[in-house]
Amino acid sequence: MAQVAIVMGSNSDLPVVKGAMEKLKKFGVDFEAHVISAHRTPYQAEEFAKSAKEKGVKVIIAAAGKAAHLGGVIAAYTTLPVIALPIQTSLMGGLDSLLSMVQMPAGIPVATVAVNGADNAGILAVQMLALSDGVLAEKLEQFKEDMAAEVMKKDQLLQDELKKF
Ligand code: RP5
Repeated sequence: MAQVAIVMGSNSDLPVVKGAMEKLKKFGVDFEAHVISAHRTPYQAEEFAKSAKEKGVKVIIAAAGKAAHLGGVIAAYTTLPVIALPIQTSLMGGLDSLLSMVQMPAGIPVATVAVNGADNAGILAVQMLALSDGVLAEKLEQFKEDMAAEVMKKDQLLQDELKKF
């Protein structure tokens, strides 16, 4: 059963959204994904959001660009946590998407990651699931340790370079 549902406003968002899918796959989290638009398919957006919880979904990732209302619209119809992923746009660089998602009025929170921050959307979803999943929590600990080791390795390389200056 999919614990995470990903919705994107258009299939043109998919190249970015794949980053979140890859992170979920890395942690062994099942997900489903759909193209649903808050503007072009508002009825489907409502239906999806209203039925997600009873289907067993625990976290929703909503990716969209431009006047990106998708996360807010989905959040309006469910009590599940919604992570919004603003997609970079050609005209305004994604600032339009970011502000449309992050500036939610009080009462309907949407957790917004960086423009094109798909990796973090995936990781944040895993962190939410890990609150009630010990195996996932351990995987996250290991993930952070591996990241720290990578940074320390890079620092060592820098120190070696500096010796040659
Ligand atoms: C949004 O409009 C989508 O999320 C996408 O980022 C943007 C452009 O969509 P297309 O015109 O490429 O379908 O709804």
